[in-house]
Amino acid sequence: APSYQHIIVEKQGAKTNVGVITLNRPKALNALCDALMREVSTALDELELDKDVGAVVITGSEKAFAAGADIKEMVNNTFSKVYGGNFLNHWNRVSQCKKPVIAAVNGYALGGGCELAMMCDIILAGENAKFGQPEIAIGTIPGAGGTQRLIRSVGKSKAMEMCLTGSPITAQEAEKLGLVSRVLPPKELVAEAVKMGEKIASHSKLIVAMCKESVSQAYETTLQEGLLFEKRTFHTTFATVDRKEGMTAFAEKRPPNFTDS
Ligand code: CO8
Repeated sequence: APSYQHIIVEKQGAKTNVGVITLNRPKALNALCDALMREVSTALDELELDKDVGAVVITGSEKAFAAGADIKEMVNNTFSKVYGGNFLNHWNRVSQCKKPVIAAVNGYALGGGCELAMMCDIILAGENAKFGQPEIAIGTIPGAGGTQRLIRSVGKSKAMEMCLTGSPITAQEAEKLGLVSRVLPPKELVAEAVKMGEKIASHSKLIVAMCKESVSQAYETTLQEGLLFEKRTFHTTFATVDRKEGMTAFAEKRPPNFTDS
């Protein structure tokens, strides 16, 4: 297994079927340096290949999920260098994970930290969480989805307010706006995220992947195209063993025995 310097990768849950990636650069409030994000990509490769893993949780510390991209690493970059090297393009790996990814956010989720959380499928927040896009205050703009994903969950006015003022919002506000699905006590957050991951992992991993792919389409396409994608994917579930098993088990009043096929 790969060894990591900036993250901790474990498998948790009663059936050890939930991958947990803990961002672990406490001295820099989990600032997302290039090496850290490369490790996250490698960990996702590893967890995606692991047939037992049905969901992934990404979390940080109680003080910080992540305080952004690493400003110190960026300070001397130039346009030609970042454009030529497609700077931080590889962050996208998180949004391309085939398995469901849950962000468990305690403390600061700022800049790239907020963007990383938004690349995940579900965000659970601790009561102390703060979400913001403060890039404007350091002379740049969000570069990993902040201007695009935020508006799709909180609407234009709030997204503009957050990106243009740089001021963060609280967990409670984020829940009201629909940015996060639930707010929990900080100490229970990761355990609850793992519990949610276990629930997801109890279903057919094949069908879960198809469902995630279909919901994600709503982000990318028009309603008509999305509805067609959904319908065809729904039809496709009838080509699987697990669809037959799920419905048969219901009719026979017994729990299903999914084989991810
Ligand atoms: N980068 C590098 N180091 C950081 C960062 C960061 N983003 N955030 C905190 N740190 C470091 C501090 O420099 C400090 O280090 P040191 O002890 O060596 O001085 C240490 O972490 C602790 O930080 P503070 O002393 O500042 O802690 P406080 O509790 O006083 O404050 C804050 C916490 C409010 C979170 C504060 O640290 C802060 O404002 N951080 C910066 C937040 C920010 O502006 N984030 C946006 C960064 S820009 C960005 O994310 C661009 C995204 C583009 C992504 C593109 C991808 C394709």
